[in-house]
Amino acid sequence: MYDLIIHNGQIVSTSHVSSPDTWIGIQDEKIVCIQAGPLPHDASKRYIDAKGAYITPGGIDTHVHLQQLQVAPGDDTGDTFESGTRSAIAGGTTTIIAFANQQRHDKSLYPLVEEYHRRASKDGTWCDYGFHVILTNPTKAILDEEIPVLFEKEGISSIKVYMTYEARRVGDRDMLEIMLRTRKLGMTLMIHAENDDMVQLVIDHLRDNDLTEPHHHAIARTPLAEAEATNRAICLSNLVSSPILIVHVSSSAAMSRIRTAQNDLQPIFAETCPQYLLMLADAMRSSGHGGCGCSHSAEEKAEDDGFEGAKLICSPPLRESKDDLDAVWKGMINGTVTTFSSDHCPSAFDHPKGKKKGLESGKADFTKVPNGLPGVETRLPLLMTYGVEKERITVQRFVEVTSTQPAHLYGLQHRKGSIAPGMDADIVIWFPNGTIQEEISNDKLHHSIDYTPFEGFQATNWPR
Ligand code: DUC
Ligand code: ZN
Ligand code: ZN
Repeated sequence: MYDLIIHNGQIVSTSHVSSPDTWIGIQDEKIVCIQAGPLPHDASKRYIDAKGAYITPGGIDTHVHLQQLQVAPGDDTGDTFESGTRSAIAGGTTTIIAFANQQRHDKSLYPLVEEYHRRASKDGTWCDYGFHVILTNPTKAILDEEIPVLFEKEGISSIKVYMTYEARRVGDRDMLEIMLRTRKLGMTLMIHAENDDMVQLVIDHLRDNDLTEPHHHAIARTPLAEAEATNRAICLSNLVSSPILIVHVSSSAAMSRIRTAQNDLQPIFAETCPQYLLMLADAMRSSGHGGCGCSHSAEEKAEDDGFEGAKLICSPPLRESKDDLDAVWKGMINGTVTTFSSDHCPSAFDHPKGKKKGLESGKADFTKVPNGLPGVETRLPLLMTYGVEKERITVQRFVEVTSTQPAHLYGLQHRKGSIAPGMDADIVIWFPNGTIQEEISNDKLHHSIDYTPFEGFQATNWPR
């Protein structure tokens, strides 16, 4: 007998959509049986009629920032592990991977990882979770002694490095040393690719000319800075034959460098996020909504005194040109993009330590605004709506980039990322096509943030 039976849905894999006549039997939170005929059904156990809708493997969001340590105590206005995972599960994401970030003065990663476990377990979580480590000071002891232990004993299968931000960036030599270790162990190396000196030069010029309203953030972090750093990361990886994942790719220039390297059969992987498919920088000049064409009146939009655009400050930034959106969609369609994450990295808007930190001097200053957007809950519905339902990608490709490939990249494929006997019963049931027609609004979301950048965007399906 099964604890739960799901029937009458179309099970989606990366290559196939089943007929609704398929039955899924679940026991002890594992999928134990999938078959075409009826399964024996005890009336005292649960039975779910999927009503002919798609059934997809639970979403895996491998780029989520929760309760990170670099924020001073009491200054974090983002989600906790509890509220962030609540939001994840409400949007069909059953596994997240969050970041345990090293600060420059940390000599060991062990206490750090323990601290993140404490943070995550304090109030409980609503979905499964794991950690990447962010390295800012990759000493020999950390690389040679600690990383292998974290990989082999703690299940940490990935490292993130930044090529930007004074407090976090690592130099090329350090990147090479890290690449040698990740290659040897088979870990995934995530790279935030923006050239910090290029960004800082433009910021200094903008400041000298008093150009500090939120939309200048997009000018400061030019696509050229992303392209240069992406290209450099690819060259470094080429030297030591080490696979890398360029995270949150936002521009045509970066995407085309990645595509060229892939065509040369270099092991370069790419991640993108909903904001780089759906929003342009122009929205930062007005509403703080991503250009959804929503029904807010001109008065409402004027009320925001030009600072609402801070809601859309993230890095890399939203881009100025539609060519960038088109190129990111193209990468999503043609396979250049390996994985689709949210980069959920929220701060409250209406809070002096949140986005409004950018107003603390009395004048709008984008350089003081915490970077990042909420999005863990809206990731899957947005790609289902703007990708699958608008027929840009197939539902099989949707499963590939939101679940199956993320599982493979981070070593979870033996338990997660597909619906098959032996796998965790992490399952999303959608509504039958055509039965949902909603606008996203923050009051329906489950995070603890006072806005969503996707306010007014369509959601023509949603995980049940
Ligand atoms: N990088 C991220 O990955 N998330 C938010 C901000 C940033 O710089
Ligand atoms: Zn980043
Ligand atoms: Zn991030």
